[in-house]
Amino acid sequence: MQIDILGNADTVTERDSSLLIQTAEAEARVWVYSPTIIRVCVTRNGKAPDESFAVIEKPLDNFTWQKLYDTVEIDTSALKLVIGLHPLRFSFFTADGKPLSEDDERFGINWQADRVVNYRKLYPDEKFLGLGEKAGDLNRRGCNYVNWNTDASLHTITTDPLYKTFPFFIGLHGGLSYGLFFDNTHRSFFDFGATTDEQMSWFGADGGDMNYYFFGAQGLRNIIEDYTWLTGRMEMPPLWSLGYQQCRWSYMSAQEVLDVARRFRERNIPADVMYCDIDYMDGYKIFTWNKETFPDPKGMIDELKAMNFKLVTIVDPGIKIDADYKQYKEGVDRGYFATYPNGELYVGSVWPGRCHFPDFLNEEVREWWGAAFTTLADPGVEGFWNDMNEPAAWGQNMPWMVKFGDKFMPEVRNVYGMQMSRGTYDGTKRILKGKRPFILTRAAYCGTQRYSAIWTGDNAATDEHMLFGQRLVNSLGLAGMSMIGVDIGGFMGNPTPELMVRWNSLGPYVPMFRNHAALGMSMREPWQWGDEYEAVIKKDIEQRYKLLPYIYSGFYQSTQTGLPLARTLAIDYTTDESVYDPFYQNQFLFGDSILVAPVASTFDSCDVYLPAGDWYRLSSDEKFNGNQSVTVPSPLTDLPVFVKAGGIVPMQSVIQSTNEPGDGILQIHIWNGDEPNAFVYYEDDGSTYAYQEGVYHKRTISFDPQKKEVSFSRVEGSHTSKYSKMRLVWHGFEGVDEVEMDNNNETLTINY
Ligand code: MIG
Repeated sequence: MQIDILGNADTVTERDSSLLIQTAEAEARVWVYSPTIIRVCVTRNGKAPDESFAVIEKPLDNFTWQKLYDTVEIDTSALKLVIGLHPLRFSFFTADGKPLSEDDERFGINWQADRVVNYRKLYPDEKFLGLGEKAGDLNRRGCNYVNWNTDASLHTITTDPLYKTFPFFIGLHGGLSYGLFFDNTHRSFFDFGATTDEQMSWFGADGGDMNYYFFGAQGLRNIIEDYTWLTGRMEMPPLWSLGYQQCRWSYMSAQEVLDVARRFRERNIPADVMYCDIDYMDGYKIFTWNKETFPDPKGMIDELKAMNFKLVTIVDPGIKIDADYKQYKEGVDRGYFATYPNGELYVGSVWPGRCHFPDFLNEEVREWWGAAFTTLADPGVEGFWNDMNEPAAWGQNMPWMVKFGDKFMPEVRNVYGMQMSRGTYDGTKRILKGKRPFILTRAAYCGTQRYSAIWTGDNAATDEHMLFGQRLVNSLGLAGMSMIGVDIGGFMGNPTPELMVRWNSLGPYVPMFRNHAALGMSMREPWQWGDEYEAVIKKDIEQRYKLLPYIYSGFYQSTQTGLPLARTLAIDYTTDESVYDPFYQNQFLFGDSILVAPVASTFDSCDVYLPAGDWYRLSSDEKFNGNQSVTVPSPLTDLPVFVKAGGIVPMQSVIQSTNEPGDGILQIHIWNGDEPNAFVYYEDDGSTYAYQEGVYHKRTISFDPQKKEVSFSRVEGSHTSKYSKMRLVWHGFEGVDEVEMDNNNETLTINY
C-alpha cells in the first residue's frame, strides 16, 4: 500500500478569498468563514475540491494572515491557525494562544492508498461528543466509528454504522471546546484514541478530500450555533406534527385507519396523526393507492380531517419495474435512474420486487420526484415519510460501480437519503401551496435539518433500547437535528405493558412523539394495555398537549440558533464530570428548563443527577438542591422530571388535537428561584410560512426574584395569539395567588 504523508510547502499564495498552499503531492486551501470558523481543504494535485451538500454559507472575502519564518499564521478575533510549512501541518489555537487542536507532527494529513486521513494530537483529558446517531456512550473517547448509511434492521445498542452520517464532533479539554466537521460523503472513519496508545485521534475517508471546518467558539451552545449557521437550521414544523402520532406497519385498510382514529376520539385520548405504512400502495408502487383496501383516499382523509387528524404516508426510493407504471416509464425514458458504468440500468430488489433507483443528486430528478406527490397530496396528505433511503435493497450490498450521474455509489451513499428528503420537501412544499409539509427521513447527512425530521429506525421493544434511543436523540441534537423521533414501544418484538407505559411517559419529552411497531407485532394503541395502563398513557399524552406552547417555542429556538429541543446535559453543564457518567448520561434538558431522567420500566425508584442549581420535581413541586445525585421514586405513573428553579414554562389546557382551540388561556408556570430568568414565548398560525413575513407573536417573559416581579415585553409580530387570556401559575412561592389577565400585546408587569 502506498502511504503519502503531506510534505513541505512549496508556495503560499492568495487565491479567490483563500490561501493556497502547494506541496509536491497536494494543494491545501484555507478559507475563513467567520472569526470562529475556518475551513481547511487538502486535495491531491490536480483534483478540484468536492462540492458540499451540507454547507450553505460562503467564506469571507478577506482575512489576516502573515508568513513567518517557517509558518503561516491566520489570525481572527477568536482563533489562530498556525500552518507549519515544513512539513505542512495545521494547528488551531485560541486567540491568546491556548491549543485547541493540533495535527500530529509526524503524520498529519496523509493518504493510505485512496483513503485520506488526518492524525491529530490527543490531549490526555480530551473528551469527544457527537457524530449524531452512534452507539456507545455520550463521551466517545476510546471508541471508533464508521459512517456508511445502513438499513440497520435488527440493530443492537452497539451496532455501528446505523442509518445516518453526521461527521461532526466536539472536542473538550483543558476547559476549552472546539468542533470539527469533516465534510466528506465517502465512507468515513473516526477514531477517538481507540488504539493509538493515547497519542492520536484520527478521522478519514475512503476517498475524496481532507475537507474540514474547524469551529473555535467556546461553549457548546456557540459551537452548535456556528455549525447550524454553516449547514442551516430547521423551519418551523407544522404544529400538528408535534401532537401525538400513531403509526404501525401497517394499518391495512382505510377502514382500519379510520377505526383507530375514531377510538382516540371516543376515549378522549389526544392525537393528531395517523400513518399509512407501505401497504396502502398498489403493489408497493410509489405514488399509488391500493384500490381495494384504500378505494377512496380523499373520502378517508376527509373523514380524518373531520376528526382533526392528519395523515402521513410512506414512500421508498425503489421504483418498480413495471411497464404500466408511470414513474417507471418516465424514469427510464428520461434517464433518471442509477446505472452501471456501461449505461445499463441498475436493478435491485426491495418491497415492490425488482426496482430502479432515482438519482436524487440530480436536481431535475428531484423535481420530477417532488412533483409526483400530487397523487398523495391532492386527496389531502400533508406528511411524507421517506424510508429505505440509505439506500436499502435486499442483500444490502449495492455494487460500488452503480453510477449516479458522474458519481459512484461510495461517494453517493451517505447523502442519498438527504437528497431524497430534499426532493420530497421542495416538491411537497410547492404542491401544498403555502402549507408546511411534514417530512420524515431515515437516512440523513449533515444539513438534513433544513428539509426533514428524522427517526432512529428499527429499534427493539426493550428497556435497553428505550434508554439508548434517548442517547441517540441527545447526540443527534449536537449535530443540529432537533425534530427527532424514536419508535415508541419498540419496532421489533413486543413490549411488556410496563415498558409500553414507561416509554409513553418519556414520549412527551421526545421531540417527535410517535408510536410505531413492525408487521406482526402486538397492537400498540393506548387502549391495548388494560384500563389502568390506558389511563396512565392517556395522562402522558395529555401532558404532551399541555406542554405544546413550551415545545413550540423550543422549536422556534431551533430555527433561530440551532439549539435542539432535547439537549444532553453536556451542553449546559459541560465541565461537570457527572453528566458523562454512564449512569446519568441519558438525562437531558427538554427545552430551557425541564430536566428528564429516562428510567427503565423495571425500576420504581432511581438515582437522578441534578446539576448545579435548585430543582423542583414537576409532578409534586418537591424541591431539591442540585450538584448531587438524589434517589427518587419512579413509579410507572411518574417519570422523574424536574424543572430548574426560576424556570418559565408556558402551558395550555388539555386539547384533543392541535386543531382544537382549548380554553383560550395561556398558562405561564413559574418555579421560584434566586436567579432572574427569561423565556422567549413564540406562537404563529402553526401551518403556513406567513411567520417568515412577520406574522408571528413573540414576547419575552421575565422573572426577577429581587424585584419580585414577572414581566411581559411588548409583543413583536402581527399574529394574534390564540389565547385571549394568560394565567400566572406559581410553584414554590408562599401564599401567592394565581393571576389572570388579558393577553394583549402591551408590556405588563406583575408584582407578587
Ligand atoms: O423493510 O415500511 O424502518 O419503520 O415500518 C422494512 C415498513 C421497511 C422499515 C422502517 C419501518 C417501516 C418498515 N420499513
